[in-house]
Amino acid sequence: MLDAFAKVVAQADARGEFLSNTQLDALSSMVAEGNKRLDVVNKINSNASAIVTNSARALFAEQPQLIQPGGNAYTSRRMAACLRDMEIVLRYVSYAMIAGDSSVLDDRCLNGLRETYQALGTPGSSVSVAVQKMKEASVALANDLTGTPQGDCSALVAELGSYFDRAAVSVV
Ligand code: PEB
Repeated sequence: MLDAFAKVVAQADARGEFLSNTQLDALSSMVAEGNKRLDVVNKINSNASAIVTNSARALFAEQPQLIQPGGNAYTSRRMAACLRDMEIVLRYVSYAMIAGDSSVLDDRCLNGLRETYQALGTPGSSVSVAVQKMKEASVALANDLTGTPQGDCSALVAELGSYFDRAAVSVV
């Protein structure tokens, strides 16, 4: 598991070089913009259960077969597993966001997930839709600057979106 700092150190060390100016500039701007990053993560954390439940509801509205007999979210046990899975993905996305690096998400959550769903008979394409809905909700929260100092969040929002995209493509 790496964060943005450990990542460039590992890359530079692999080449036996000092950090480049480009790497230093990128880390420096990450520090300078750190409060925005904390705000984004804080918004996700404090709205996690709404993000999960609203996204699940939207998924089941689009794909009602999932909650009908024979569907993969039918029975409260499977429904609970589904909501839990969505929360796990959101939690790892939030870790990647605070770390500024996707490795924690990749290594601890997404690695092998497609195969797990195949073995369970859980439709990965539906999980992917659920993740995209959580992305939309989280991006909307990150872009909502009500009560926060106005600033440019485009780079952070793009980064946040990229972690959800990794999760969404990893399960199909
Ligand atoms: C991944 N999900 C399930 C299982 C595992 C995971 C390992 C099997 C064991 C169990 O049921 O607990 N666990 C999960 C994860 C990590 C982990 C992400 C990462 C660290 O450790 N069903 C649907 C939807 C979707 C869904 C499409 C969006 O219809 C999910 C939610 N996951 C789902 C369901 C099960 C499951 C298990 C329904 C139970 C399947 C079953 O037992 O038949």
